[in-house]
Amino acid sequence: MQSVRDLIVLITGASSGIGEACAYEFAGAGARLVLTARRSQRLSSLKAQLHQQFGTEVELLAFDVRDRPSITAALESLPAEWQAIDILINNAGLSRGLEKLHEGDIQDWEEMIDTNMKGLLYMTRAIVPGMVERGWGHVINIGSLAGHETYPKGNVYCATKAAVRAISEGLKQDLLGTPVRVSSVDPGLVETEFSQVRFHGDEARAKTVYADTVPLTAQDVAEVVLFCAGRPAHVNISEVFMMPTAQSGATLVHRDRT
Ligand code: NDP
Ligand code: 8X3
Repeated sequence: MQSVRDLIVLITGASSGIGEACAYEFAGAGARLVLTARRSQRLSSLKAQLHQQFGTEVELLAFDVRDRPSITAALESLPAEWQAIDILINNAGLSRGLEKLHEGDIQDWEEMIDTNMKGLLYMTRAIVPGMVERGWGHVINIGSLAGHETYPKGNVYCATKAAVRAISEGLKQDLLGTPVRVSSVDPGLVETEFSQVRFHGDEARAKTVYADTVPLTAQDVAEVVLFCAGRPAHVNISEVFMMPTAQSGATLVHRDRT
């Protein structure tokens, strides 16, 4: 494995779930971390934990990925020695609602499109030019099974993740001839706060998504993200499509109710 020790890794959506698990994985491997999300309290506690457990150097940036001027200001506020981001993990994202398209809540659509597509694009546009200039870098996008397969009532969320897949492919094409790598890690069911957010805080409904089955953990995904980052410079893991053993498609989940 190529070491990520002392590399600067920026993770969006580090306040929870897969992003937080990535923070632990990369901290354990000796990386320096720029952790971002909106909930700054959570980021502060995570920073303290990582410092205590691994002695990790951490910078925190609280911003909304939908807000392009805030992204610019936050990145500019990084100390000079933190400006050269080596690895960008575009993880911030969400689903809102599970409705038939013709009955869907348009505000939910706006939030998903603005976060999952536009937010990821803004981060990429802000950080990748520096990687190209320095001749070194890696973008790792968190896509989804939902980008490979549309499921009933998943319409707009699935569309945003299909867009992430297209963006990863397009970025890889446009960076051909540079040493900058692009990977997409596309999981199926992962038990995080994802379903609570999807159902606007309805915890009981969120629990039913993972009931009687064994979903992936955020750590399972984070380990794969670290694996992608740890390949030698001439190896690019383009796409990892991963699911729980108990899942074989968006609507095919084995639930043990015996
Ligand atoms: P969580 O809800 O646990 O985490 C989502 C993270 O995204 C939080 O840290 C949240 O931080 C951040 N985020 C959301 N909106 C914004 C925003 N506007 N600006 C900045 N940060 C934002 O869910 P997951 O960990 O499961 O989700 C992470 C990624 O994984 C998402 O892209 C999701 O689509 C994808 N995914 C999830 C799967 C699953 O089954 N859980 C499966 C496949 C992919 P804060 O609220 O503090 O801003
Ligand atoms: C999250 C996975 O299948 O719940 O992206 O949409 S799924």
